[in-house]
Amino acid sequence: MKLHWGPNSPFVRKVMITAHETGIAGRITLVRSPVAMNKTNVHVMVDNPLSKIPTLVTDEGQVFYDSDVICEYLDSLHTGARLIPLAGVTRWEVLRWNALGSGMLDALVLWRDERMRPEGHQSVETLLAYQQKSSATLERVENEIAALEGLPFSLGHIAIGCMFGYLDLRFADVDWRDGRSASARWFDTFRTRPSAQCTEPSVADKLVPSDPSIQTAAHPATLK
Ligand SMILES: N[C@@H](CCC(=O)N[C@@H](CS)C(=O)NCC(=O)O)C(=O)O
Repeated sequence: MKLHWGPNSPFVRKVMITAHETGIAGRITLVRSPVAMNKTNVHVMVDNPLSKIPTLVTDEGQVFYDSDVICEYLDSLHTGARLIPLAGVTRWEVLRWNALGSGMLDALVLWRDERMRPEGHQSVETLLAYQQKSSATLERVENEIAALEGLPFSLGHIAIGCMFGYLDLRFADVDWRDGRSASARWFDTFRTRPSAQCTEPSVADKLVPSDPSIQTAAHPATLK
């Protein structure tokens, strides 16, 4: 299988943690595929017209996006405990946690984009809205993290873990741990998982040759 991949994308990280947890990572060839909201990557667009990562191409030539679809596909390929339960109350809890973590990631990516606009081009209203949505989400997670802890490890845990990881990567100036000790403790434990450690952006960045340009040829590499 081929994965359009990048070391810093939290959505790619969701997929890679899922791949490691399900024992499938060794079957995936990583193709470093730089993308940006205001640019196109022609190599990604051959497989995904949205020019987004993660995008997975199976050995049979099927193409899957976005991260939720890829994670569900990978979860269907192994015989261990499901990361997305097929039925029951837990299934809906897991899907909700995933929606909360992934939804927050969507907001954070847009918030970061707004913050990176030149001074004078940023919308104060938009920045405030993202700040409020993010704070409210973090408060909700803090209040409910004990319930997440009570569930078997799942895609919900992965999405919330990637959310905290992305905050550390791109919002280091926002002290999300302040007043949220339960979340901070939970994340400290999450980070010790081998699947989380080998997908840390600083570790993942060393996996394939660096290629910062947008429209250059892809570089295949396999994550061992
Ligand atoms: N909902 C998508 C989001 C994927 C996404 O936004 N990926 C970013 C990289 S972190 C991307 O491809 N950005 C390029 C673009 O927006 O054109 C998923 O879950 O996979």
